[in-house]
Amino acid sequence: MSEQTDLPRPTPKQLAWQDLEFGMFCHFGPNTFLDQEWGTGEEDPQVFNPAALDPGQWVRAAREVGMRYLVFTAKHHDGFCLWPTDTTDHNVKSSPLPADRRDVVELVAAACQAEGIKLGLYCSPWDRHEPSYNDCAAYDEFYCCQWHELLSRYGPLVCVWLDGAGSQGHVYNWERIIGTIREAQPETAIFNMGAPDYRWVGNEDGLATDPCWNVVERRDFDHEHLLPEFRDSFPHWLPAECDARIRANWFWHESDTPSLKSVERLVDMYYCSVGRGCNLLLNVGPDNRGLLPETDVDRLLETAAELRRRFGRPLGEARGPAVGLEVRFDQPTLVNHTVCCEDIAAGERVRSYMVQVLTRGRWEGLAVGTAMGHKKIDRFATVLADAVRVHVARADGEPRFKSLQVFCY
Ligand code: FUL
Repeated sequence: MSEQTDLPRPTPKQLAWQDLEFGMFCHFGPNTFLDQEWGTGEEDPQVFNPAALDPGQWVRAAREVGMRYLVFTAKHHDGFCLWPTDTTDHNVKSSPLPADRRDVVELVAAACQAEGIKLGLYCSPWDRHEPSYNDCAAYDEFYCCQWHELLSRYGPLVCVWLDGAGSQGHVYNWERIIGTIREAQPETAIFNMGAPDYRWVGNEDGLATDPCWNVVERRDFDHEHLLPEFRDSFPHWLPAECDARIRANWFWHESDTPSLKSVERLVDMYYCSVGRGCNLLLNVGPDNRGLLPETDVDRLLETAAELRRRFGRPLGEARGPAVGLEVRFDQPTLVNHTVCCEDIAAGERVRSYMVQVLTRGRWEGLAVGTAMGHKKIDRFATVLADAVRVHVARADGEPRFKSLQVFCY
C-alpha cells in the first residue's frame, strides 16, 4: 500500500455535515390541510391554520431520538411561503395565524436554537404559484431574493435543500443562485443542485447502495443522472444523503397512519443509510394541529431505544489512526456487530476489508466490505470472540481509522 496524498478530501463544511448523521425532515404547509402532496399553487392561504402550532414539540422529539439537524419546508412546490416574505403575498401573512405566530420559519429556528439542533431549510426551486416562473431570468431574481431573506433572517443554516423535482425543462441560472447562497452564508452545505456539497442517494426509501462511495465523477449532476460505477480516479468529494419518510407520504394525511413504518423497518433503514456512511434525513410530517402526531413520536422513540440497545455501549473499542485496529477482550465475549469509521478527513482510502474474530486461537473472517468511509456497520451471526480486528485487503494510500467498536445485542 503506497502513501498517496492526492485523493479527494472533504471540505470542513462537508465533514461537519457528515458528522450530523441523522436528521429530521418536516414537510408542512397548505398540503397538510388539504390531504395532498403537490399543491397546484391555487390554494387559499386561509387553509393554513394550525391551531396548536408548536415547533418546539417537533425539535424536542428530534433531539430525544438522537437527530442532530432538522430540515424544514419553508416553501414547497405550491409556492406558499411559511415566512413573511416580501417577495410574494402568497405567504403566512395571508393566513389566519395570529400576528405573533405567523413566521413559522422563525418559530422553527428558535426551537432548533433552544434544543441545540442545527437548522436546514428547503425552498423549492419549482414554484407553481409564482407567475414569473415562466420567465427564467425574472424567476432567478425572485428565487435569489427568497434565499437572501432566508439566509439573512434566521441565523446560521447548516444546509439548504435544493429539490430537483418538477424543474425539468426550466433553465435556472445556478451560478447566480449558488453565488447568492454562498455569499450570504459560505458555511451552509448545499444539497444536490447547482454546485452541491452533498448529493441525493437516488431513492426516497432510506437505502444507500453498499458500497456508497463519497467520491463521484461529476458534481453537476441532478436527480436524473444516476452515478456510474465507481473508479479510483473520481475527483470530487460529494457525500450522499438518504431522505425517507416515516409514513407513506411527505405531508401529513389523516388516512395514512396505517402506513407508519415499524421499528424493525426504521432500524433497518438506519443500517442501510448511516451504516453505509450516509446521512439519514427522516421525514415526520406535522399534522393539521401543527404538532407531530403522537403515534409517530412514539414510533421514533421506540426506534431510538432499539438503536441505543444495539449501539449504545460498545463491548470494546479501539481508536485509530493505526492500520490493523484490534479490540482484545479479557475473556471470551459474544459479539455480532462492528462499527468501523475511517478518518475521512484524510480521504476515503479503504477499498476492501475483512472483519475478523479470534476464536479458539484462530482468526476467522465474519464480514467483508469495500467502502468504509464515515461509518460502516457490519452485522454477523453471534460468535464467541477473544479479539476482533479489521484487516484491510486493499487501500489507496495508508488507511487512517477513527475507530473500531464491537457490539452484541
Ligand atoms: C421530492 C418532492 O417532489 C416531494 O414532494 C418531497 O418534497 C421530496 C423530499 O422531494 O422531490
